[in-house]
Amino acid sequence: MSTVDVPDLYCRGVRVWVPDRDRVWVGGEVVSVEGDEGGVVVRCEGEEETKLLGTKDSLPLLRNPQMLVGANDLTTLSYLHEPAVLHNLSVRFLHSKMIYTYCGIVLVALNPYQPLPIYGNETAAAYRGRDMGEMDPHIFAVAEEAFRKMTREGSDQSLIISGESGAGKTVSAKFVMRYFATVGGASTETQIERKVLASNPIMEAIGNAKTTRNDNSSRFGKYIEIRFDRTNRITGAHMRTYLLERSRVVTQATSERNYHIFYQLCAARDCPDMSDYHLGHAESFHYTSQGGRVAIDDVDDQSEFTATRDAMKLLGFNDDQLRGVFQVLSAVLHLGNVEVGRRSKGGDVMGEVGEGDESLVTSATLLGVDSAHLAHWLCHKKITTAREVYHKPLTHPQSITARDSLAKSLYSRLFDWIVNIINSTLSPSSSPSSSSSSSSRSSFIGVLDIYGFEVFQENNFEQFCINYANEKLQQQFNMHVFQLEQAEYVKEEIEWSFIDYYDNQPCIDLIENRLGILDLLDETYKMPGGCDSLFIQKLYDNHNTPSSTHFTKPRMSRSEFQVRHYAGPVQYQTRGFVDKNSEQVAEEHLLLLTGSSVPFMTSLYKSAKATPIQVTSSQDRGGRRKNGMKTVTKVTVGSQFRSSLRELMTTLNSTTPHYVRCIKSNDRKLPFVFDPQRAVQQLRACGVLETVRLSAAGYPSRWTYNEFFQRYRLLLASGQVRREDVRQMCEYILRISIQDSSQYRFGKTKLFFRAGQVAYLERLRSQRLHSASLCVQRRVRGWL
Ligand code: AD9
Ligand code: MG
Repeated sequence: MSTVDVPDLYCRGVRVWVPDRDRVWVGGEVVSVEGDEGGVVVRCEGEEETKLLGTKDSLPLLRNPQMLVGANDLTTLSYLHEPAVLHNLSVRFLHSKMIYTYCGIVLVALNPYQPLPIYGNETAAAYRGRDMGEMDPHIFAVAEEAFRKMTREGSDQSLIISGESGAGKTVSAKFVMRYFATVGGASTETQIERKVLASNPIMEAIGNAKTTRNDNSSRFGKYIEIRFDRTNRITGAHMRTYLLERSRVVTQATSERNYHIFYQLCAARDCPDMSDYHLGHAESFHYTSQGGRVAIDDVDDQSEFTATRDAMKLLGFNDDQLRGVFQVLSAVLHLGNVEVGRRSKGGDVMGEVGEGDESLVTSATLLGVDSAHLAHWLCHKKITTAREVYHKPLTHPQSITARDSLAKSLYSRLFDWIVNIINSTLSPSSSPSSSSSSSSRSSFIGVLDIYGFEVFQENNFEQFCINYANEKLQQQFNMHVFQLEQAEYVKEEIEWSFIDYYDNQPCIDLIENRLGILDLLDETYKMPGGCDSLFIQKLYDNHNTPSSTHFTKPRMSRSEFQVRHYAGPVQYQTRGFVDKNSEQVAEEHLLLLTGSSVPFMTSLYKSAKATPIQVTSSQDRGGRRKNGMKTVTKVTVGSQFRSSLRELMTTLNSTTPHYVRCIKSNDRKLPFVFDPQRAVQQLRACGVLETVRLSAAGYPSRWTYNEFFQRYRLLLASGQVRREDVRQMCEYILRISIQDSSQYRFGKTKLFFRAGQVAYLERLRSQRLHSASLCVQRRVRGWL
């Protein structure tokens, strides 16, 4: 809040912002100033009554002059505070239908929930070769900036697209990829660009699903590196995926769906070559009908199927592989319909599967395994003791879990296998152009589209992992924007007043440190008899202490814990945490599938190179806890996720990052409706406000004296160039080129510029080059 004296700035008629419960901030005008109290009397827009606001310490915030409102870079505003940012975004969005605004180095994108005519090839061409400040803010401008930086410096770049579920990350990522295909392609789009783009419909079919938030919600994270050769042509791509939500394969909440591919397959069941899979309507399968509604408005699953299949063909999936994929997916659907009956045994209710169960037989046939064996291993487990090996019957719930685990395992193996095939097709070494020597050196631009921060009524292991990933990304952003920036000013001895920011390291420590949440989860999982209640107890014992700032035990709960995330507190339900951390495949199931008569099935289970498998037994520390059952398990899901996020951060930190923050404009998916409550919540959560302050006060562009001199010495007349003192020359260039000396600073080794200045210098440079070339042309003509 402002601490200025009332009389100076707050006089009658001054326009201010007043906090409001519904509208967040509402405009008002000062009616009078109460000298003694230090408060001001304000009348808010649309209200008759006036109110006395503020004391000397908490006066209402001042509004920007009207002429500045609607600025396309928020850092140009005179008053930079939350209401100014919010108002500016809403004015641009509602009055001018402009969804993009710069916040210093961040592009803010508001989801319009309406197709806009601003992504065509003509628009892409218009942004080609232009500086960010020259054109209206656009996702293409950020893509262009990354592309140019890569071509100019030969350095790798990343576009980090973040935001809540449904905010527009995947749509933005696709536009970015399309832009690169246009600028990094040959004059006509070649096969490799088409293939890179074709990876999108495939990944959406197998990794996206309808949720209550988003009809096309990504249920996995993706970092795709688009590779360019020395001539800046696309040579290929490589994709890394993060933690697919496996539970969706077997359960969906009300109004949600399973992965799109299942519905596409069912919709295409009457196509000539689909009869082998014995498919029915999506409503007839347990795994696709739990959400209640199998259709999505305006989506035709059958034509989506054609698009997915065409994309797969383009990416080199041959007929056998396509058949294999559809066969596994159909087997999963039929497996879900296998009736697990109940039979009593000594007071327990045991699971039972009839060998003649139609779905079982179909599923077994598709999987290439013996149906009697499959039926047996859905309701038994093998117990190995020192003296004997015997088959122990499973209870009814355990049998259902066994069936569902097999389905999840099949689906996630298939997902990884598809990603591997796409990667090998897109690998630069498999593209014909890569044989030329020009591609020996390559750079990449990585595009990160990861699931956004999620808070539901009930939050499970999946939300915990998603929010942990977002916590790491927020930290990467903080590191880059705040810490590195401020450290650089100190190092270069530039005058600078520090800006505080919210440091989320304590929350990350709570999750990933020794005896942190992930550690305790692994510890519980490795203990004999380890279960969710033991896990929560360990959490309470270690973290429910007066000194813990980010962990709380909800008062009435014995199975929940609350984490204070950067975006707000989230309460997690620990039911299922321990099981979900294991991704177990029972050894019996693995043996069944590796012995399948269908080669595709065996290859699926043998080719899991990316995720090493360890066969463990109850005696091993890493083994499954349940008494004596031998299982095959990866390293735990949590620890694997932790390492893949660390690897991702290392990659991001080795590139130049560019940030896009997507904001959900309203929860009802209505076109051009701006909900200030929701917008401000997201702006607060993602640090946009701090970024604005930092960028406005800071110097986002910098050059070493030598670099600067090399590039801009042509702004000097030839007689003025003296190479002995480069620094002095740089100072001279700036003095004659930029009148306002507050726009730059001289550091120890580098020059620093405020936003927009480098674009201006570049313009001066092109003008100079242009007039020089005209001069040469005239002289040549003169000679001729
Ligand atoms: V999630 O975390 O994967 O659940 P995203 O990826 O952030 O989420 P997505 O890109 O899928 O959201 O966008 C959701 C919907 O918003 C899209 O299906 C479009 O209907 C809508 N959208 C998003 N961006 C745009 C846009 N630039 N223009 C028009 C848009 N519509
Ligand atoms: Mg998405």
